Amino acid sequence: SSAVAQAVGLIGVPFGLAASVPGTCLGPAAARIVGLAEALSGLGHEVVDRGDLAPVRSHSRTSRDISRLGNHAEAVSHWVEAIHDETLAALTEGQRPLIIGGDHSVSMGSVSAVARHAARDGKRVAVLWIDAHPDFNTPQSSPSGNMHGMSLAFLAGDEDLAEIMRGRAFPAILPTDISVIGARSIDQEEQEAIAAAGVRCHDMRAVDEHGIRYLVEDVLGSIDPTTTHLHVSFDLDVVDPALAPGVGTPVPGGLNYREAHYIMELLHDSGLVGSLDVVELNPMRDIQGQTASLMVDLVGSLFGKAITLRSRQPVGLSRAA
Ligand code: HAR
Ligand code: MN
Ligand code: MN
Ligand code: MN
Repeated sequence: SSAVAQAVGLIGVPFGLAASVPGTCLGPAAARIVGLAEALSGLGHEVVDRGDLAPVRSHSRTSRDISRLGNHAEAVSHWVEAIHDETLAALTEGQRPLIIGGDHSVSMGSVSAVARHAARDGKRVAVLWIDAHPDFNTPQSSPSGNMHGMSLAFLAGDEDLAEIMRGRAFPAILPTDISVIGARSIDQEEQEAIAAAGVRCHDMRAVDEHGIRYLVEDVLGSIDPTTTHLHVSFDLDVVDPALAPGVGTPVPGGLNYREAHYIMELLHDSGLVGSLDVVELNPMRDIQGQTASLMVDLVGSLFGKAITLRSRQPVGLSRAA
């Protein structure tokens, strides 16, 4: 595929305290070692490496205690604010943000910035959450208190979790603009909340029954690109643990190799992806860097790597056209 004008703004987020298993803070380093930036430039993209974030705690804070929100909530809040600010800067500078986690709490910062930026352009944001987990728990429903399981509830506007941004409100993502693909580990109350909100949830059984193309068409068909920015949030634990052992919370029965790549290829062909995060890479659990390499290959597919030369065959745009 051909080069695109918009530079990729690469942001590393070495933060993992919102997950149960330590190690996702090493994700950006592993991604760099296996050649993430080089893979993108090899596909003809201009890459602006904005480096890894290292937030300082010096800025002023309200005295309000947010520890009741979840484990390490104070640290999560500092990082989310830093991620938000850096993502917003990348967007303002005309770049397409690519955020490398870190655990999935990083999406609280990236997607909130994307929503803020889109609103300035008179647009709203649709989110495609590709994950074994829907991450729709709240502080009340979470069985673990781990905040990477609450990211999507935060982005959908949960009022308690809003305190993570310390009063800096952002446009909440409408539940009907949220799609999940690949879910297979959902808590009871989380399940009920998703259904009540009207989130589009294509679980692994839907992948079995309909196949990837149908599900991606369904998601893309719900998006009108003239009014809506598409953000993709890819949690590597959506892939089967046999292929992607380097994650903190592996769940059996995940996407196989071609299913994972095919999602990325279809997303590339759609031309709709305006921002991406890839999260939950845990190099401490990886085997010889295979999950890190898979991550780079999957990002490559979303950025135009094709098995053979072919023209784009965008799917699912009929309703939006
Ligand atoms: N649902 C569980 C909880 O809230 C685990 C979810 C977090 N794990 C993830 N997220 N890797 O995708 O504790
Ligand atoms: Mn813009
Ligand atoms: Mn997740
Ligand atoms: Mn997950």
